[in-house]
Amino acid sequence: MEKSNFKSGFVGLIGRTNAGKSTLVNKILDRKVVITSGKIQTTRNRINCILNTKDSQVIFIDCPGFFKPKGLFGERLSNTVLSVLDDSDLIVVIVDAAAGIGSGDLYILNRVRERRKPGFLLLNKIDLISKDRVEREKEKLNGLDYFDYVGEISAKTGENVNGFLKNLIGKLPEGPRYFEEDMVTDQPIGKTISEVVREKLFENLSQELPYSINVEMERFEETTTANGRKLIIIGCSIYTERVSQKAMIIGKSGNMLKTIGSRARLELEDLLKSKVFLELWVKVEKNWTKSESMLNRFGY
Ligand SMILES: Nc1nc2c(ncn2[C@@H]2O[C@H](COP(=O)(O)OP(=O)(O)O)[C@@H](O)[C@H]2O)c(=O)[nH]1
Ligand SMILES: [Mg+2]
Repeated sequence: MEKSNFKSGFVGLIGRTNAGKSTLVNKILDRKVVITSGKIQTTRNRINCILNTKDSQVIFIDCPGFFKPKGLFGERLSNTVLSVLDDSDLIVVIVDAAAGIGSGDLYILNRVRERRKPGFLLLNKIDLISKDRVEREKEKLNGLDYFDYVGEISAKTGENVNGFLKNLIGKLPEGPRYFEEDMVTDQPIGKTISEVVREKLFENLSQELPYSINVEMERFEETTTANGRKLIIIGCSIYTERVSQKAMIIGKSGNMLKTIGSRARLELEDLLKSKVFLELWVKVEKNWTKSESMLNRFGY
C-alpha cells in the first residue's frame, strides 16, 4: 500500500478575550469566516474553521476567551473552552503582547500545560509595539520551553503568520481529510448570518451592552424580484435582557437599528452574493444570561 503523508488535525485556539484569535483565523483563511470586535467575549461558540491545502487539512477551533467564569453564561462559555482543550490535537495559545501579559495569560498557560498536549505559543499584535517591548513581554511568561514553537505575529497584518503555519502543519499527525475540500467552516449558514448581525450590534453599541444581546435567524427565503433578480429575505430577532436595552438598540427615531440593519445587509449581500432584504426585530427576554433553559435554547 502507498504510504500517505497527508497531515491533519484539530487545533484549538486558546487565549483571553480580544487576544486576536478570530482575527488570526480570518487572516489564515484569507476571508471573513468568524466575527471579531474590540468588545469582550465576541466569540461565544466553538467554530471549526478549515484550512485545506494539497497535503494537509488544519481544523482551527475558534472559541470564546478563556477566563475564570462569573455567572451562568460565563460558566457556559468557559465550559466551551474546556471542551476545546479536550478535543484538540494541538493547542495554540495566543496572548496580546500589546495589552501586556497578565495573570489571565499565566492562568491559561498553566491550564494548557496540565493537558500535556503539543502546544504553540503566539505573541500577537506586534504591529503595535517595539521589538524591545515584545522581548520584555516574553520574559514575563515562564516555562516557555513547554511549547514546541514560540512565535511573534500580527494577526492583523499577517506578519510571521506563514512561518507559524508551516511549523504548525509540520507538527500535525498523519490523518484523513475530515471535511470536504471546499468547506471553510461547518457552521450552518443561519448561524453565520446571525453572527454578522451580532457583530454589527457589537460595533455600534456601547461597551457593556453587547454581552446581554443575542441574535437568532428566524426567516430565510429565496425569491426573485419583479425584474428577475435573486432576492433573499432574512429575518432576525435580537434578544436583550431589559426594556432599557431594547430602547438603546432601536435608538432615537429608530436610527440605531437602521444603521445596524443597513451595515449588516451590505455584508450579507457580499456573503450570499445576492440582494438581501433584512428585517430585524428587537425583543426582551428577561435575564436570559441567567436562565438555564434560555442558554440551552440559544445554543450556549
Ligand atoms: N493592531 C492589531 N489589532 C489586532 C490584532 N489582532 C487582533 N486585533 C484586534 O483586536 C480586537 C480583538 O480581536 P478578536 O480577533 O475579536 O479577538 P478574540 O476575542 O481573541 O477572537 C479586534 O479589534 C481586532 O481587530 C493585531 O495583530 N494587531
Ligand atoms: Mg473571537
